[in-house]
Amino acid sequence: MRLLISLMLLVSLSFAKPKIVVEEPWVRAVPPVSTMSAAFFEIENEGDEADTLLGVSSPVAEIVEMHATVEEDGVMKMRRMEKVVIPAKESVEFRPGGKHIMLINLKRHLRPGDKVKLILNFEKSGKVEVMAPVKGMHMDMEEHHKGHH
Ligand SMILES: [Cu+2]
Repeated sequence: MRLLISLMLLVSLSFAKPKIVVEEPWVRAVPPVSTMSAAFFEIENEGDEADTLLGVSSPVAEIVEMHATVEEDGVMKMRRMEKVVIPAKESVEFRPGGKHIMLINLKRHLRPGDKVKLILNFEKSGKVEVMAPVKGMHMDMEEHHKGHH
């Protein structure tokens, strides 16, 4: 009987896993002189086990870092994060003014309407690729207005 119970436990444990969905990815359009930009998205974990985002890479940037925005003495500063835990049945948002993906040393100019490949590397789910459209602040406003009328 004890063997049966431990077998059942083993089976149920092996079925517990994260299910990662990356939603609404986008990259901020920047002037041609700029060597940096930022990427944003929402990571949903529909699974019943937590997963950890270990890093992000992209063919358009030499260096890609995960940043958090923190307030220190009334000044907003960016701090590098080594990893970001995505708890089971929860989602974590990367958005302007919060957590974000920093694209450093851009290899090409990012114009509105371009698509940028982002490769998210998770501890358990492995590599997840998304295509993120490049959007300017102006376009955000237009979309915002569209949603209200
Ligand atoms: Cu940053």
